[in-house]
Amino acid sequence: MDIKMIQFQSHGDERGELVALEQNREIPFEIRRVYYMYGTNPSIERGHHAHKNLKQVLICVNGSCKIRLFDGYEKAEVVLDNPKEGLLVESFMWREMYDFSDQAVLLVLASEYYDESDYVRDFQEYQDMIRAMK
Ligand code: T46
Repeated sequence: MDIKMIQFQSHGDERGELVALEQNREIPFEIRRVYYMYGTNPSIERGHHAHKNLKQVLICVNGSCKIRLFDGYEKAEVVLDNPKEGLLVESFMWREMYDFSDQAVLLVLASEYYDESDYVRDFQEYQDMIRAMK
């Protein structure tokens, strides 16, 4: 599976690091929503769904976590532990987030406003949709 990691420039100096992200530049879409998760219990998994339309870039800005992706045919696993890189998750990708470290903060830049009707939360329904798209 083609994993799309985006490398960000960090403007570091003697004071520390700064990463700036702009829509349609570092982030390959218009950013309509930003959310982040923190205080995540390391023994739980989040996600377990796909989106019909939404595109997102996931950045672990502190600590680390793992992302399991499935495109309907192939699986991949990505470790996010670097605030200078983001994982592009396209629509119709099944995603699961797990193994959150202590103090992990997962920042998400999203292409659309929150819309529950965009979620596919049933795995069988997801697989049926992927097969139908072939
Ligand atoms: C995704 C992965 C990476 C809102 O009210 N607005 C929002 O924008 C979001 C994202 C969530 N919520 C509410 C809905 C639930 O009551 O926050 C609660 C937790 O959301 P959810 O269970 O969907 O969280 P995750 O971590 O399973 O999934 C989230 C995103 O929902 C999803 O789009 O791709 O992170």
